[in-house]
Amino acid sequence: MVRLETVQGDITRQAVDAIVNAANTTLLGGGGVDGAIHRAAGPELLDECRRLGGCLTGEARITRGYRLPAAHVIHTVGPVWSGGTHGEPELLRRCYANSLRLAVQHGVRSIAFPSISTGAYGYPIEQAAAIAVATVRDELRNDSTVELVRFVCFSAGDLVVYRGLLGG
Ligand code: AR6
Repeated sequence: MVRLETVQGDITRQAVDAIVNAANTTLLGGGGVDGAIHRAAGPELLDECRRLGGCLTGEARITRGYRLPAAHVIHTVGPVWSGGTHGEPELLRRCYANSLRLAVQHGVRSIAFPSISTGAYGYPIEQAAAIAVATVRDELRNDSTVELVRFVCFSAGDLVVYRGLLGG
C-alpha cells in the first residue's frame, strides 16, 4: 500500500530514491526547481542530460542523482498553461503517470514530486495539484513497488492545497 504525503521544503534535500524535475524540452537546465536540482546535483547531471537529446512535453527521462541524496532524477516536462483548453490537463497527467512508470521500472520505492508546471509555466495550483494527486492514486492503485510518494511544496500556500487534497 503506497503512502502519499506532503511537506513544505526544498526537493533537492529529500532523502528518497528518486526526485522528479520539472524540466523543459531541452533537458539542459533552467530556473526554478530545475535550476536548483542541477546546482545541487553538480555538473555531471548536465553531462548526462546532454546525452538524452531532449524530452517531449508529458514524457519523462531518468538519470542518476550524482551529488543529491536521491539516487535518481526523473526529468519530466510539464505543459505551459494557456487557458486550459490546449490539452494541458492530459499533458500534466502524463507527466505524473510516465514519471511513476519509470520509477517502477527502476525499482524506486520512494519518490518526491515538485508541483510541476505551477511556477514559470503558470498552471493554476488547485487544478494542477488535483491532477497530481488523482494521477498518483490511479497509477499506484494496483500492486506497486512504490511505497512512498511525497509532494514537496515550495510555498505554504501550495502546502495548504495539497493537504486539502490528501485529507491531512
Ligand atoms: N524544491 C521544491 N519546489 C521548488 C523548488 C525547490 N528547490 N524551487 C522551485 N520550486 P518551476 P514549471 C517550485 O518554475 O512551472 C524551469 O526554468 C516552484 O515554487 O520550477 O514546471 C524549467 O527549466 C513551483 O511551485 O517549474 C522550465 O523551463 C514548482 O516548483 C520551466 O521552469 C514548479 O515551478 C518549468 O516550469
